[in-house]
Amino acid sequence: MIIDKIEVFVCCPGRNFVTVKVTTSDGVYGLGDATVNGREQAVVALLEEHVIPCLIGRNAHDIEDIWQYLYRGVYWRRGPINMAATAAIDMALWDIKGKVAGLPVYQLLGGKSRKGVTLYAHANGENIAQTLDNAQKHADAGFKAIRLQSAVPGLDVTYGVLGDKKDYFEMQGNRPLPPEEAWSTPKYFNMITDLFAEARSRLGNEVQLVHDVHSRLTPIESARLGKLLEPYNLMFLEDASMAENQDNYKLIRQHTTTPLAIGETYNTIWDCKDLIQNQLIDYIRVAATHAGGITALRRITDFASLFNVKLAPHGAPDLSPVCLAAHMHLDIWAPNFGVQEFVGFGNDDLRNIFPHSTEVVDGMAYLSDAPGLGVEFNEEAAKAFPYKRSYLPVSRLEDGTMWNW
Ligand code: EZ4
Ligand code: CO
Repeated sequence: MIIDKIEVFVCCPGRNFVTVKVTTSDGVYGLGDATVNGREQAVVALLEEHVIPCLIGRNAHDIEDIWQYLYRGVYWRRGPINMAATAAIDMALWDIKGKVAGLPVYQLLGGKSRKGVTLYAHANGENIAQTLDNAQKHADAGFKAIRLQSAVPGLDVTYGVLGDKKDYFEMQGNRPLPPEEAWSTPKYFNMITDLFAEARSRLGNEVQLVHDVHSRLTPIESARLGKLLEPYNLMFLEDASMAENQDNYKLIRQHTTTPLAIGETYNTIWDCKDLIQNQLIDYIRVAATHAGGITALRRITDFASLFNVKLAPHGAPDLSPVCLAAHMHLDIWAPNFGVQEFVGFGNDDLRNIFPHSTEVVDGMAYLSDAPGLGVEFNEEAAKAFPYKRSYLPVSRLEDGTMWNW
């Protein structure tokens, strides 16, 4: 099982995806996701120039050693670009091991801890009524957990709530530069409790509700929000505040029993260590692509299990179906799994490029017995959707101050 060839593909069926394909001397191949939104080509360059040459000729079965080699062996540890390259190789090697064993990856992790993976869907809207109409559709389709986001009245665009507006790329006149949007905490507070009060009266008490603040609040504002939302019994409040200073969450935790979740931008176990071991969060939202692959997420998940923190992986549309598959295998295994973010399997082009065998019924995902990760990559189909430079928006206060503290 010698690593013979490693290829990197970038395609853009709506979003850019960086896909890694590792092929062994036996002709078995595995796939990994190395997508870092807005920095896609940086990962490609790192892989092609510095990572791939070190791996050719190694034994594809040595997943742990290769992970440690890529983590400890470099002078410049950690960081999103570095860890995404490591993650993609790691996923591909797990995919290969599963294919050689004839087993899905979750079997290699220890088998299933549950029948299916509980998903949370996204309900967004230009106003509260529209958000709740969308939430009702998800509830009717059987989703047991729903994330609610609504545009903030008085702000032009609210992050994650584009509604009928065009996508960010079109909104900036197809200019491949980061768009900018305004944020106002007072305006947000004028809307947010109404959203959840109306949600409970329309959707009832059974459905689990989630909200993502996208780190737009300071710690004390987050504490206030958590308190205000307590009557509506959220499953969790995500990314209430930035936490480079992990003590921020100590402050929030002192004031509210609303469960807290964070982690989609974290790159290693060290980024979440204090939050987990001090029990300052309830869900850890790391992504396999951004935190070092299946090997790293398994380690974070086991560590979190000691402190009653549950795994709730990121599931945004800029993670490829290969990453989503890696998450589903971890989710179905993890004794301390919470919930999986899920925005669907994408448009026809995306599903044609990455065919898979996972089924979603009543808001639950069911994995097939396909060996490895159970996702394919159609190289020919991908060629029709070349890389397109695009970025997520930059957030400023209305007076122009750069935001997200
Ligand atoms: O900010 O898609 O939880 N999901 C999210 C998403 C992400 C973007 C970038 O990955 O926060 O809206
Ligand atoms: Co998020």
